[in-house]
Amino acid sequence: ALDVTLPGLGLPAGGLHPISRVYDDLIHIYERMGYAVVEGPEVEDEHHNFEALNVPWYHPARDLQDTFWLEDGRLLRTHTSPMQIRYMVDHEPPLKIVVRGKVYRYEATDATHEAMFHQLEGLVVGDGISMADLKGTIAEMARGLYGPSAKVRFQPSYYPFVEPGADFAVWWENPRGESKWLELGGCGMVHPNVFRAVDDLREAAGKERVYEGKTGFAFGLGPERIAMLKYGIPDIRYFYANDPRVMGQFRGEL
Ligand code: TYR
Repeated sequence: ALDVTLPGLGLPAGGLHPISRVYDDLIHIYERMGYAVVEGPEVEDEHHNFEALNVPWYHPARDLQDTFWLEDGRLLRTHTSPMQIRYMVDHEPPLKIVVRGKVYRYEATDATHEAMFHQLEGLVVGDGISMADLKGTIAEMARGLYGPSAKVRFQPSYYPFVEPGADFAVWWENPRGESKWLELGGCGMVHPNVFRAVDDLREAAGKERVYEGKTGFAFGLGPERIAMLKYGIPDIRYFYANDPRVMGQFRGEL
């Protein structure tokens, strides 16, 4: 006989992947600041991934981001920065966006390197945007992640698509008294050559050139680094190995 009053079987609930949780936190912070959230193609062409970002074929920076090439000459994007180009070709300034998505590097893997990982890219373009706006934005993100007393640090660095360029770190502390500078990502003021490449693409598509003389900043960071510290995950490869002993710990709480 069927007893309809028996309690049901409790099926285990799923949960959000730690990278999704970190993205959610970051995206809430940027939505609060008025940013639009966009995504873009993982299969890119050389022009958007490199050329238009001021990385010509002979540039040594191409070696910094070892690339998976497809047989048809396209590639797996090595960063989310090509979406800066795509978005500006389709939209006029002023604009404020963050881009979330997967990126790929042809690299040996180890505890801190994966061939696939994620980035959050930011781009702000308008009139009179300055490095102070960039610093304030990164500091606001750090406060959103780590509370009102969060500290940020900037060091000069080089990325072909910005000038000046910088790396930024956030002071990270946990309740057990562990603390350190967490190197989070790169940033800088959008290089005029990037605006020129965007205007060239716009012109070729029959659109107005609107980026000359504009100013803007951009940044890119890796949610894996935040998640490894936040959840005490010692090896980046655990995120994508689908081992239930790891991911099972993220069940249920959303
Ligand atoms: N695209 C860079 C990388 O993947 C990160 C970055 C993004 C640096 C935007 C600067 C910047 O303005 O390494």
